[in-house]
Amino acid sequence: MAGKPKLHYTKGRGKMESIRWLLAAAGVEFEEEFIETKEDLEKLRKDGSLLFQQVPLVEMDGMKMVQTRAILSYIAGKYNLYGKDLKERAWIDMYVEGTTDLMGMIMYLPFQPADSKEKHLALIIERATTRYFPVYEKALKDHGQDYLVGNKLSWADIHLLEAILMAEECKPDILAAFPLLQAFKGRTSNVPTIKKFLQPGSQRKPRPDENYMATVRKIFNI
Ligand code: GSN
Repeated sequence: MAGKPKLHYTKGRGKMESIRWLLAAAGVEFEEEFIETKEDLEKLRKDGSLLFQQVPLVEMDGMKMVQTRAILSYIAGKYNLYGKDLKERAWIDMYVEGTTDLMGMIMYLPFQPADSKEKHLALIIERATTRYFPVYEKALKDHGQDYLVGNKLSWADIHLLEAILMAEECKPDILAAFPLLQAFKGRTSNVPTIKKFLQPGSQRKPRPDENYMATVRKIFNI
């Protein structure tokens, strides 16, 4: 039997966090090897483990997988979270890319210069409430089902819940005008595997703080 997937990344969210979420929601146990210094990253590069000299890296099923989107698609496909046909897959991809764009904006907030942080935060809140959340609210309203695609939990739902929780860290009442998303959040947070991941002590990572940002800047020469 194949061993557990092994995740190589820094000890924070970044581009790996959605991979942690998806594996956890799929009920897959995984190991993590943290990159804590520039030398740790250099070692992976020298070993030839990184196809494009970048992380995230996930060792899984005999592959050394890189490129976040490729890793996520593989996991979604393998664990039946990627729709029943090409059309469902296309919808899942569209929803996922929307939440990826929103999460990307949130992810880059700590990298903004101090004098433009407030402006960036305002843009995140505006985009979340006028561009992204209305789409998911409408999808749930139009089909009246519990999940975004195919009446079944998929990668799109897991990714959306992650984005909602990140957006709430920016503005706790950000879902105020979205009753169906509030219900969606409650429902998906109670899926047993997700519920477990949301509990303290799981492999979910905290919001980046100043210490973490300093470490990341050093490791990646930012
Ligand atoms: O999505 C992906 O996995 C790739 N298209 C990008 C991965 C990437 O940018 N990785 C960064 C660390 S995560 N932060 O953004 C990385 O390895 N940077 C070092 C480098 O030399 O590019």
